[in-house]
Amino acid sequence: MPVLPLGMASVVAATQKAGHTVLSLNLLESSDIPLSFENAFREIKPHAIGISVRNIDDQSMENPRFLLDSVRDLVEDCRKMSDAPVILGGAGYSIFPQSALEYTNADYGLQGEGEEMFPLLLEFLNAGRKPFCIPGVYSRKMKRNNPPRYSTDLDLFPLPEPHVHLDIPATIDKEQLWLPYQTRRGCPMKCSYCSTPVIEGSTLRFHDSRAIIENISLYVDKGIAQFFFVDNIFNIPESYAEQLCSALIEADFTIKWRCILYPRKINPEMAWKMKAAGCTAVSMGFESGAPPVLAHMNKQFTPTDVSETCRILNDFGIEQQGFLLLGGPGETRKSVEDSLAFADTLPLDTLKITVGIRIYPETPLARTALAEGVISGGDDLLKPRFYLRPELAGWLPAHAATWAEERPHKILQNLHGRKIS
Ligand code: B12
Repeated sequence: MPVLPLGMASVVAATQKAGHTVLSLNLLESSDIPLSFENAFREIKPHAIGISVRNIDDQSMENPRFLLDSVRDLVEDCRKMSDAPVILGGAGYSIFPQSALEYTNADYGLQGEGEEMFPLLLEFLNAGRKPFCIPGVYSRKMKRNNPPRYSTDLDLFPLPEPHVHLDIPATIDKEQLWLPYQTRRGCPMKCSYCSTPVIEGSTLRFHDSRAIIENISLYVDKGIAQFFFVDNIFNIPESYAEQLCSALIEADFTIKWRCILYPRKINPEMAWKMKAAGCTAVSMGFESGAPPVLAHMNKQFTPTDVSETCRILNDFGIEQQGFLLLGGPGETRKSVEDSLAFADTLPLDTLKITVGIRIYPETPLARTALAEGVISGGDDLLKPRFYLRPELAGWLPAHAATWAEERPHKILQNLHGRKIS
């Protein structure tokens, strides 16, 4: 799925609203980065350069791709073209604010959401003031930092409008595009391996559903018909999900959308509303079919909840993409077999299996890994490290691959990075 830089678009919209002139470049789709750069610097002499770092790596244990070297090169290119300070931000950056800054040699970093703090940082820099009192700011020179602050009122931030967001590169097939769209931030669930709390915080915050409908209509007018709600969990809280679906039904758009669902709280009324509002597919990280493993992950659902959710979605013709995350704490050969057998019982359209869990800093998984000697105390985890129960390491990857090969119609991508279908 082609991914448009929604995070960057959000910061651009807020920075423009604060009165700055902004030129944005989507280097992900550029076929000639130096040329794109040269052209941009011919057009504008920047006072500051922000880089949105969405991914540090691809979370694949078998063939990990570490992506920060290209950011380091980019920072160096910026230095050649300009003496403006280089500032990093973004989901990936926010997980490793100090080490990613040091690795890439950028001047500053902003952990967490950028709409309020990036314009504030620009103000400080323009005035020649030291910005270290700004929440979430990091610099290579100063180790101490203020923790990030997450706005309690998302409606203070502009929703990116098509003119900011829709510079869709020619390399992207519009038919395949699912426009990333965010309606809420923060996740109150405490899954043991997840990095979201440092990116978005743990407190749920929402955009007013009327503002969303108004904004979506601008995209619909531009011919965008497919949306991906990137909210961590679409159905939490259910009251907001329902309100949003009602507003979409009332707006009567001819759109399709997909979202990320927590397999706990879905009921037939909700599924009906989602379908009527345009939902055609959901992604569902049920991760395991074994209760002890789910307990280690701190999941608040049972395999029965997952089966029920899948059945109800299936009844309403909503496609389902399931995810299994195998090899974590508490996993045994039996729990793996149980999970695979469980996946076979579900009416999933596709399944993605991941073996080995990427370890993120300050998570319960990192603490378990440290206690078990999987990682060392000084490891900043920037270079991908994975948790895979040692007694399963010689068996699980091959076993899961064989299982996947027997079900090519269902498997999106197996653990060896080979595309099966
Ligand atoms: C939705 C999602 C997806 C969807 C995207 C659908 C779509 N059409 O866009 C799908 C499922 C396709 C996907 C795929 C992948 N994803 Co993903 N995804 C997410 C998720 C849940 C939300 C991302 C999002 O859009 N957020 C909304 C925007 C508005 O927020 P934002 O980007 O963070 O931007 C804000 C701030 O970061 C900041 N900011 C952003 N840029 C800048 C720049 C500056 C200068 C400043 C100051 C601030 C700033 O301000 C913004 C506004 O507040 C995040 C987890 C999370 N909670 O963030 C993972 C996440 C980003 N994904 C991740 C990964 C690894 C991947 C994949 C590599 C997985 C894989 N192996 O396939 C692919 C890569 C896809 C790609 N080409 O980039 C990881 C990245 C961590 C890492 N190790 O690098 C995350 C963090 C999840 C995790 N494990 O913790 N993903």
